[in-house]
Amino acid sequence: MHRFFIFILSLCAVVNYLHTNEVILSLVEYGIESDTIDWILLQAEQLTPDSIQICDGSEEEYQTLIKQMVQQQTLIPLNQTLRPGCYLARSHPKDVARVEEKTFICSDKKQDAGPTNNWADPIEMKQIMGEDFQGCMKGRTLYIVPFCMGPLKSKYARFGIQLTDSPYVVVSLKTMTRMGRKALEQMEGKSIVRCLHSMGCPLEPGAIDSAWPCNPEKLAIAHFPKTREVWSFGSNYGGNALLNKKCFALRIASTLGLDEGWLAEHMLILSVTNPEGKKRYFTAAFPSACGKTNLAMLESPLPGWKVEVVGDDIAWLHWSEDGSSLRAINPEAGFFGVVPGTSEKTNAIRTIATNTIFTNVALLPNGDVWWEGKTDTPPPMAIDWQNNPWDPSKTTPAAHPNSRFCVAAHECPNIDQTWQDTNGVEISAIIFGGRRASTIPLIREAFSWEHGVFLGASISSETTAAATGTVGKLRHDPFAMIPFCGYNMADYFSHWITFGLQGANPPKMYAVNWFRKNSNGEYLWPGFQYNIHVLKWIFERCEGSVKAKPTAIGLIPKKLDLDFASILGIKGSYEELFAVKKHEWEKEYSALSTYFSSFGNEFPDELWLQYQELVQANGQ
Ligand code: OXD
Ligand code: MN
Repeated sequence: MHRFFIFILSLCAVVNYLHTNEVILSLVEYGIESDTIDWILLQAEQLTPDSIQICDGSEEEYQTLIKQMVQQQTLIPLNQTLRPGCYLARSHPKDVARVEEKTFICSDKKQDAGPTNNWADPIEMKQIMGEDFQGCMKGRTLYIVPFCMGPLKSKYARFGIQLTDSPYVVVSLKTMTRMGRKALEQMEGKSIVRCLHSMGCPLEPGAIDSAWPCNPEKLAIAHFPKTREVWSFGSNYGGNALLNKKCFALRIASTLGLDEGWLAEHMLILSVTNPEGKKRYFTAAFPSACGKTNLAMLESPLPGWKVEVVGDDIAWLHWSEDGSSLRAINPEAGFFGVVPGTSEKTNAIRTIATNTIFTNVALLPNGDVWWEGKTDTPPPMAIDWQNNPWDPSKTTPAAHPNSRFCVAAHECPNIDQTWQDTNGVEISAIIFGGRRASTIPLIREAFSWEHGVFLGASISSETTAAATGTVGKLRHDPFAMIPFCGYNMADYFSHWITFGLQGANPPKMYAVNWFRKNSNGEYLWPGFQYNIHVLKWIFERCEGSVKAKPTAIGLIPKKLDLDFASILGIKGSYEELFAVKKHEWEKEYSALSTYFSSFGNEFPDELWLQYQELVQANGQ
């Protein structure tokens, strides 16, 4: 405590803020451990903000920050009759997506980050970034944002504190997490992930602030798994800046899961209810911008079948204490989804009707928003995401391909009533998917848990606009976790194998591909709401009420069980959707062999065994 009060005094000297003592005392009152308070004070000392505010998560605080951002032109109020509580933000054109090449795992040894991560020495990284953080909040407010990941009071919940100078981040954290007082009330005695974030733009007295401050030249996002810390500098966008999400709930949480025997996954969680009223829960991993949100929010055209959403991006998976069921929680409290493609065909359109912050979509003269895919005909007189009049005849999009909505989960009309269950929901099936124009069939079921892990490890997918870089390039993305695994992916594969063996009744596992094309480049499968046919088959497999057809690459549905006749807009036949073409699989297995070999001796033998059996079964 002595050290603690010296810090308070030194802080009062550097921070011209009358209520600093109140801030600190309220942290003490909430039982926040003194080393966490020391950390906050130390940071405040080097960041040199003009003021400090501890965020309580209240509606009043939210509205005050919104008002401030409207004045600052960070937010543009939309037509409040058409879209009550909705705003538009336009980012800096260089701050539009996750930046994987500037994202680092700073484990002590390079080997612990593995071949798929950018590694940096933790001491060197702290030195380099420490210089950038020095004085970076001058002229700004330092917001202390306490938050809880997972339902409050759940034994699976985890806590974090983000220090940030971005009001846009604060309001987004209120939507995406259980933030403020309610998190603080649960934090006593808990370990806390320390998240440090700055836009990297100190403000000189009298200087005019920009609507979207950021510092792309100095951007870096560093994870320190050993000390459970994240440092992010220079970006204000999504996964770079909302440190609760990819940084904490995936990269840091995956390392917690490795140490403690659970899994943090890039997965949606949904429920399917059959006409008899029986409900089952599935998780599904797809790379970014491959339709997780649309699948989770699917509106079923099949009479009597219903889909509801528990989460659209991240799942934490634990075995129940007696090992009898696999439980999943959604650690988030909102959706930060990709906007383009959202239309009347998807339920997300109803979720984002109110109380939503849109970033980088187009603005219409009536104060509404528009994006590619919202309507078939582009509207006249749209203003594009960069605030220029948009010309539909040109190839530049009106909305950025990675434009986003940020909305609370409770705004979703088909949120599952159990979505905040402190014990999580029981998972019957795990689905893996990627965006593949050829080779991979619509759906196959794994022969065993190990085969399922092999299917997860084998995902490759065409890259999307969710990260900076080339779009449409095929890359290996095992478990859709390539950008998000906080440790050596070879150890991650082994962890998956042993994890499955810890429970009595592991879920069935599946691989799907909605994106197979014919020789004219048309999608064979209509996707979106018609994916219910695939979910129904999985449900029936879990019930044991349908038989599957064995093939060399897994178990597939029998033709009649998918009821193709009722699927409108289907371009492909059953035969095309399930074709296993020898020359394509030769290529697939050869690419996988090279990829798996890149993990060296760490790559688990069990998966090599799976590989050999499958190659043999395929007649190669
Ligand atoms: C996301 C992503 O924002 O995966 O969810 O990029
Ligand atoms: Mn994601």
